[in-house]
Amino acid sequence: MIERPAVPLSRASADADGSAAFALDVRYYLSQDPRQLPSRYLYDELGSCLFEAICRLPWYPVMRAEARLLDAHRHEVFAAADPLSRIVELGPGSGEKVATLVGGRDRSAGTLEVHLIDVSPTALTLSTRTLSGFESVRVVAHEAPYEVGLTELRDAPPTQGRTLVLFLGSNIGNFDPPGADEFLREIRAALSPGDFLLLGTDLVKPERVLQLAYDDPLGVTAAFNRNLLVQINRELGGDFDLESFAHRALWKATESRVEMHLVSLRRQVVRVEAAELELTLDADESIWTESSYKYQDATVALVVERAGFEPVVRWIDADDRFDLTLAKAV
Ligand code: AVI
Repeated sequence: MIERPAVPLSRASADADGSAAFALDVRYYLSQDPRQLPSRYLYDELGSCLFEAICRLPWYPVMRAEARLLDAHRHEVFAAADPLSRIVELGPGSGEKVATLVGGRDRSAGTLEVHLIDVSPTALTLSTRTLSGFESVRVVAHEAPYEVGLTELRDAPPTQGRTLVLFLGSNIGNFDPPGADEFLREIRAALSPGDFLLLGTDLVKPERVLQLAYDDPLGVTAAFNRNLLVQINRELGGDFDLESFAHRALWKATESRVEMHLVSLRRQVVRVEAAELELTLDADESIWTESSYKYQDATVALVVERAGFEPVVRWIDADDRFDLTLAKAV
């Protein structure tokens, strides 16, 4: 997805910066061909709860596969990245993943700083609480976009020991390939040679497995997707009729991605007041809301190398096809 250029709204219809940016994005992306909405807006408070629920669904294996790998190999991560004085997690969620990792640390090791970077205060409170029981762990929360948090860390390197950045949960899959390269380079730029990256990436698997993972029989993923429209109605005065949009998940083999769409079930006119937008959607016209890229075994190493890292160890969950790669900044 390309970035929206900075276009001011003619009317100051949304006062807070956040909702003004939301209004601009909604107007810009819904006017594109094909119509789109940026996937970062899936995670309002309700959306984050729905995503937590998705992670517990039997059909969505990403989090469970990654948790198994972290649990099985956490001692090896500390051994390979020794001496580690700082762990940074981008998007810590509930903090369970970093807690699993930290639980594998040798108790006699010195103080460990854990930096959590997220725009969501709820995620930061939750993950800080999850880590509160660990001795000799100092938690620092950065309520900021990843890029800003990474710059703060680059400007305050540790006086001794290595830094390990965690980018887990296959969040890399929500970037298109050029965006993934660029973001990994930004991580690399915040680090020094000899620091580490632990990257969790979902791999290509059979289409029926992917289809169920992104269109589950309980309809939780459909609710997660439709909640975007709920948010637009609530925050921007939209009049989307939820019943008139179907959730659709499509596997695009050539692009190696699962796409989520909201498909208009009839010809309809939708207005979004704060975005100064009126659109006519044809029957079967879709709004593209997310891409989830799935990697081949070989491409994970290439992507990491292109960003200035050298893969040190890779662990692959054979059942659910998930890759955890530890890479060293060169
Ligand atoms: C957060 N991200 C890695 C999830 C994914 O698999 O792309 C978001 C998600 N979308 C639908 N289900 C889960």
